[in-house]
Amino acid sequence: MMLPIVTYPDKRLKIVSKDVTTFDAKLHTFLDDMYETMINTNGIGLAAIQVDRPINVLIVNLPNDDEEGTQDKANLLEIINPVITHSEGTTVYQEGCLSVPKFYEDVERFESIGITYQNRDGEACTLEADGLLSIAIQHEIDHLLGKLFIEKLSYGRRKKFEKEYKRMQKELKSKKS
Ligand code: QAP
Ligand code: CO
Repeated sequence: MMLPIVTYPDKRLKIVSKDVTTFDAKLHTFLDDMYETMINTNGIGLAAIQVDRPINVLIVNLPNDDEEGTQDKANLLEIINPVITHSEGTTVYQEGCLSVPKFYEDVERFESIGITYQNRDGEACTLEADGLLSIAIQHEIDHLLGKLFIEKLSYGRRKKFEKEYKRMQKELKSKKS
């Protein structure tokens, strides 16, 4: 089932998510719904709070590193209750977000991270990530903390964003009516 995506400036995106304690069929259905929602909206990462569930759940499914760039479900990561255990270096990447449609801007992140987390069955896992995977996981963990990538922009870039985004929302509204 597709779930509606919460978009900025909705205040629900600022909620700090809570840990998952029950790893049951309901959670599995929710993870499947998150996946369907992410794929059908051309996303590569999604946090539960973006579909109005304030729980520490995120998914990432990077495109293949080839011509087609297809997203194989075999590469889907379901990350529950993540904790960053270590980090190294810095990197800059032009990020976007399904909750901030049609806006992309450079953001600085750690280059590589290590995390502990649980999978859908509640089993303890560890992961070392670098490159786009590291960036995606940090972006999604920020969602769990109620943070959006636009909050990491410089004052000038943030002002430019607010102006562009307001103009775009006005346009969308005038097209609807
Ligand atoms: C987070 O972002 C991310 O504006 C996932 O119109 C960001 O999937 C991971 C999207 C940067 C790694 C690097 C955004 C789709 C998708 C849009 C997304 C849009 C359609 C964003
Ligand atoms: Co996002």
